[in-house]
Amino acid sequence: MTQTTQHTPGTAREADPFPVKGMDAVVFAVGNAKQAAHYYSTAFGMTLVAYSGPENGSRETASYVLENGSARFVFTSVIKPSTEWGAFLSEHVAEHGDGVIDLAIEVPDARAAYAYAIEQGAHSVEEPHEVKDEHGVVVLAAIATYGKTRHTLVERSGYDGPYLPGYVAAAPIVEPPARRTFQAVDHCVGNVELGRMNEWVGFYNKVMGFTNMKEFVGDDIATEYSALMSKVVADGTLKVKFPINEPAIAKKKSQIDEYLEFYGGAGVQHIALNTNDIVETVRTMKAAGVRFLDTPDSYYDTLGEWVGDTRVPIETLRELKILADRDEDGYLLQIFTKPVQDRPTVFFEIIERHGSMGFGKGNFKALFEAIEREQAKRGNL
Ligand code: TYF
Ligand code: FE
Repeated sequence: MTQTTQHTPGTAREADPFPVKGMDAVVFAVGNAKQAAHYYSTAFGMTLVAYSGPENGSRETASYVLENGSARFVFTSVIKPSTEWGAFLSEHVAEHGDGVIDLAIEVPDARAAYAYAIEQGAHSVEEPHEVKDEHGVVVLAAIATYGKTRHTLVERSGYDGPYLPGYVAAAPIVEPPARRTFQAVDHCVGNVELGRMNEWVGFYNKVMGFTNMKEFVGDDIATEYSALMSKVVADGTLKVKFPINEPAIAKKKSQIDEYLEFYGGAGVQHIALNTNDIVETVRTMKAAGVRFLDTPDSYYDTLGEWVGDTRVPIETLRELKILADRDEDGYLLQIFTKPVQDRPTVFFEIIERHGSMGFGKGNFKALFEAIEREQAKRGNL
């Protein structure tokens, strides 16, 4: 793997032009938000905390807010489109299927963040504005990123309601699992069109001041087995990490091309979720019906030789098909779900980090082969 090191986490040498507090929410437009809220409660172990719909004055859309630690997902469906927003949502679902429309970022100052982004060339989606209710005031602004995805910039320090004005607190759908399945969003990955990865990396460099992390898939690896290229940008504190993939021309049809074809363009490919106990999380989610990618036994026959000791015995990793990788900073354990809708588009990753801030480059071959086996089953290889 080729390396570049430009990343200096947590430096205070210069004031950060685009400070971020972390991911605020991952917002999905879906065909049936009521059922999505159920799936992410019962299968992913998340907890419904807030709702907006006809019962509390939103006649056009229904939205369910689910949390797990600091990870927050919002699922929105159109009930009856009557504004531009309703039309956007229904067209989005018709064209792309269930997918992510917003990677919302919490910022200390939404007006300042927006002004900086626009000055650096970002396209505006929503000018800064205040929304308020009895819980206080939130400042929102939004800029466009790849495909039809946006980044809403959320300033919520003046607010103590359950999510945003317009939402009411909601009771959990089911009792959450005894052990929390995950507690934060680790990274959010975008798939972009052939030849456009560097453009989008440059966008994050310029507009958000994000810097490139050292791990990337270059064209040497791409043509050999991955059929994709990938680079990762992150804020200076590494709280917000955005890998960007593009297809590569290789012997086989790229998994990124499959995504682009079925999603209908660029968009969010996977969301990675942090856990402290991947074994318990995978057992719980599997028992609840979540399907994960398979890994051949041969992977585990040699794993111990290069990954060394991990918290979890190799035999348990083998049983659950969990992947492991080590770098100079430590190790990580990770596993990937199969796509969570009928289109071969969005999926999730569960990741347990022990020092390593990488993305599992030692697993790229095993992982991409597993994805290709699924692609072949769908007749898309
Ligand atoms: O986020 C990452 O970079 C890892 C590896 O299509 C990865 O999760 C990269 C590309 C891809 C699937 C996983
Ligand atoms: Fe990932």
